[in-house]
Amino acid sequence: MATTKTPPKLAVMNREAAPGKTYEGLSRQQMIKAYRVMYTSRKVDDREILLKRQQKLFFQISGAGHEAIGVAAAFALRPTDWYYPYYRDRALCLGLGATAYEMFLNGVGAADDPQSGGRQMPSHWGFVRQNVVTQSSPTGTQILQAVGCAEAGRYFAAHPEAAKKVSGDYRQFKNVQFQGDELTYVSLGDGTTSEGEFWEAMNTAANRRLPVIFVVQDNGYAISVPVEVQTAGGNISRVVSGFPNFHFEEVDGTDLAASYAAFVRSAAYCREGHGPAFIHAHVIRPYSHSLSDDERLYRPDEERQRDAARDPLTRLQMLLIRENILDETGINQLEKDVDDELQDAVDRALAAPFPTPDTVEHYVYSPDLDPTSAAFDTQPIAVEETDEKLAPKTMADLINATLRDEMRRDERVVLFGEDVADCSREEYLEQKLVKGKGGVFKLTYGLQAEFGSDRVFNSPLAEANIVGRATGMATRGMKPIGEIQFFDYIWPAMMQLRDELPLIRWRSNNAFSAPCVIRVAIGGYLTGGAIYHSQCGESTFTHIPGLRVVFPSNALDAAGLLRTAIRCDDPVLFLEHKRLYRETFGRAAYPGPDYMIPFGKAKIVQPGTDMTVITYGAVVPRALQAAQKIEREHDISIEVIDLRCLNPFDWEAIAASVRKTNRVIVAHEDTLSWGYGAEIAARIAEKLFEHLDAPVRRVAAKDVFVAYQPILEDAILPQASDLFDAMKALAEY
Ligand SMILES: Cc1ncc(C[n+]2csc(CCOP(=O)(O)OP(=O)(O)O)c2C)c(N)n1
Ligand SMILES: [Mg+2]
Repeated sequence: MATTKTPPKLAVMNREAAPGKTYEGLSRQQMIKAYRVMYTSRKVDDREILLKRQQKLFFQISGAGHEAIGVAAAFALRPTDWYYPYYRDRALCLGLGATAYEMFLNGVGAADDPQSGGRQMPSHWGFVRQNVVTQSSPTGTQILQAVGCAEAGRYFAAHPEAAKKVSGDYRQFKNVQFQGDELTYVSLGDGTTSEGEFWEAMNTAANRRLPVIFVVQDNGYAISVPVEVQTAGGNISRVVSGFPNFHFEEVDGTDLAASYAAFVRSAAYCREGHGPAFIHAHVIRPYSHSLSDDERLYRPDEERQRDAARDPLTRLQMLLIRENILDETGINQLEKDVDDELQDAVDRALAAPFPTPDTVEHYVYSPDLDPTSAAFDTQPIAVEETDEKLAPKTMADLINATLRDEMRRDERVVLFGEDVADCSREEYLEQKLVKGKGGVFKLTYGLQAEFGSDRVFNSPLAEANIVGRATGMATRGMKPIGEIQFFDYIWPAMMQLRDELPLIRWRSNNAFSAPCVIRVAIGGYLTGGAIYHSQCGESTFTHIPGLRVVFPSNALDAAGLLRTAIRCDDPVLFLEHKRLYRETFGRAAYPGPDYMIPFGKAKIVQPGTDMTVITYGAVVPRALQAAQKIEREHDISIEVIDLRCLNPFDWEAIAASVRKTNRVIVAHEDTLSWGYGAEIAARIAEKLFEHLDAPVRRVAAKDVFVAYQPILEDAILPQASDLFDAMKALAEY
């Protein structure tokens, strides 16, 4: 249970003062300062607990027992380093310069809460001034982002020109700060080491020798689950000891000086470029997991008392007295000063205004750069200006060309994913022993050869790794383009794609953002693609506020929309239909290095008067085929609308067409039920009811996965004949 644990007041010991003495490098003044931060941290917890009981705040997570390791980090590292702390890191944040007042603002959910403006629960740190990047609740999602953050620091050091501010695209709003010898701190609990993303992050940090300090704050429990149930053998240090290139420390995290020394050694190792460090800090958790937990239900008194004997605050207080650094009067005075400061901070936080309900939708997307605006509406270059590029090219060709031109234009762009490099073993390319691969669909062919291996590279076979690292890089101002090889395998990245990337801006109240592009090969009609190489599922992602979702059907649109995706200030999921990559349908000449299409603008691919078909992706050519047949055979004129962009989508184009034709089909390749069409159909029914002469109809895949045998695939996915039948039935209604 949470109780106030004020360290006992001890008598002054009459010893000779030793003013020059240090404690693993910490001066006597620093020891006092450390005590002040640690005491403040504990007392902020205590005040929050009180405020929660008074229903002035709504949740509480304490950092009690973790104060020494946090202050040690704050003292050993630099303000220019980067921090991905977890919820027990209150003392770290205070040590870095965040204030108790800011934490109380967060607790009461005040408008001026610098961490989130009242959007996140307490202890979800995010302080721009201190390079503390916005944190969340899913355990472990911060770790891969920290790896990406460290990669960004290294990248900008190697490409300082890329860091310059440029106007006209997202770079205007994305200041880059970096130091050549910076490092990234990331912390997590013992239980969180069980998450796969932890291992993915350790692997990449080791492999790339990244300057990341991993800090496992091992309090022996993950809520009620003890460490020996989480971790094979009960000790994470032993399990990770085989990772190459790491500096390892296992330390008593309740001992300030020992913890400080561990950080000093680790930081030196990282800054010298040897690789990452791993600090396993044994700490205690005296206040249960959170205010919603009572650890007496699963921990006997005796065990809890053993922990209490190691309380970091008591330990430091005893040391201060033993070493004659502060006497009892000095400690009393320090504590009284802090108590007074906290009282003042609480009073001010309680008087702070709350956010107003009209602000809830602020910062879902960039307030600075609107990708639906005219700034993203540019014309293709005139055909005469294109020389040998005149010949119509496939969607695959134009995506490749667009990536190439954007990488030439913007040095912040890097590209990575599974198999995207031409050849990871560069020497084979250099010696011209091989031609290079450039993606399983060859969309990125030749890009590593032109831009080098630090701009185009293979990731491990780990999708969360791709999206998590991209998020970290983008937060620092890079423009990563991650590739998910098949939509069917996007799911390991789902935590990053739903709970992290699209939320960085909103949850931090616009303090941080992570505009990047995730390209995904999607879709079926492959003849043999079967279940796991044919899936759609776009509505899962259009359902995520904060994520732009684009789905072009032809080469020109792919080029224009991809460029908008790269230059805009929001995270974009860019869906590329595999079947359309090399289709004859929709080929085009390269529209030039500045061609852009704004998001949320549909294209009327065939005008008509009797009926509207709203669709996108690979159903566009099928709808056109059906429309031409029904016009020929039954003189029914169909307007075919290609949405091109699914979030945002072009409601005006839909409404104008339905008002004209009064009959509408929504068609997509994804399964019918709960699909993207359901939302469009519902909106039409709600807003355009009086303009309808017939019910809104949907054409989509059957509610099963795509089978291997082509006869089955044809039966499952919507065909031109299904569209034809639906058009005919609707016309006859
Ligand atoms: C992905 C995920 N699963 C479950 C939870 C619920 N949860 C929050 S904290 C926690 C335990 C974390 O334990 P540990 O990593 O040891 O950190 P500690 O709280 O002990 O410092 C759990 C299960 C969560 N937040 N995220
Ligand atoms: Mg724990």
